[in-house]
Amino acid sequence: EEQIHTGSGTSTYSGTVNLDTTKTSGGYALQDGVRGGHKTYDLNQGTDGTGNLFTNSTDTWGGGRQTAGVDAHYGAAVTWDFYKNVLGRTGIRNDGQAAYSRVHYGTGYVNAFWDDDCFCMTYGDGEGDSHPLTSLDVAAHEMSHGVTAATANLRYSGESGGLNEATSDIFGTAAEFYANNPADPGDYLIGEKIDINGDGSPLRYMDKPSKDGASKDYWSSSLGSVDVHYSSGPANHFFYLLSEGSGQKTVNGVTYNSPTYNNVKVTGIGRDKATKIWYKALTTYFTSTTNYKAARTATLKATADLYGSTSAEYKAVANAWTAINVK
Ligand code: ASN
Ligand code: ZN
Ligand code: CA
Repeated sequence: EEQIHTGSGTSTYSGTVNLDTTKTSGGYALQDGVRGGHKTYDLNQGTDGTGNLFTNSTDTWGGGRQTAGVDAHYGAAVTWDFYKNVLGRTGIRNDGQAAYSRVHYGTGYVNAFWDDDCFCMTYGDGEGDSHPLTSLDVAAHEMSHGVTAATANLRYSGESGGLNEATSDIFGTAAEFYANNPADPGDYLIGEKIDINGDGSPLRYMDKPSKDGASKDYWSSSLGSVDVHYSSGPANHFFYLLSEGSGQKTVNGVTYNSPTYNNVKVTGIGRDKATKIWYKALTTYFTSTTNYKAARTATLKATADLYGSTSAEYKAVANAWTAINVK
């Protein structure tokens, strides 16, 4: 008889975490009993199929090949709980169905990706197989691509592609704050744990996206020809400004200095409201071809629905868009 169990695991990036597992006849498996049955597999450096479901004789996980599996299983659980408890969404497709995760994909593979066809999440082990791409913000970023595909289905090129990428950074960040894990505190940086540049710097910065050397801080008419991971910058910046406001601010020990365009000052409304506004816009008003101008209109409609069109929140959304030059 299989039973739901709560074990614990030592992760790569998130310290010691609780893991929901399943007790089997021979021991335990990384199969979540309470979130649609999400399973986590070891691909053993392969690049297809599912490899092997992680199993263990006890319910204490981590060490060797298991460690990346601990991160992935934890990341899937936190992402599920974030969507369920903050946004009222049950699973990536809001149907209660779990995805599954695969770790140790390929050799020296420096990426992680969501695949809508297998409805599954995959993680490489990074440069030299020494930095798995399994941090929580990356996990939630990737699984949020599944949420976008199931809702607005923003086309992955041009301005809509930038908004697709930003949606994943926004919910990846919101999930990281939601986790409230002292080993991986919430921040407005993407991939700060995985050392993808080899110098300790994060992959992206939401407060001032241009700090990565390529992302755009503001909208301009040429944005549609920029790679989607850089044209996401203005929308990430919008989310930061809407949450925290312009100027200097320290959150969880990290100091941000967020600039604005058009001489606009923005008073932040807090991350929780900003998250709910973006989600309502994504699931109600965005379409596959939404561009930045349409995103302004859509988020204003969402804000009017949630807080009213004469609210402080409505004014803040308008100001935050103007501050990234979407007028
Ligand atoms: N890790 C990448 C991303 O989520 C995979 C891709 O190119 N879509 O953006
Ligand atoms: Zn992405
Ligand atoms: Ca982060």
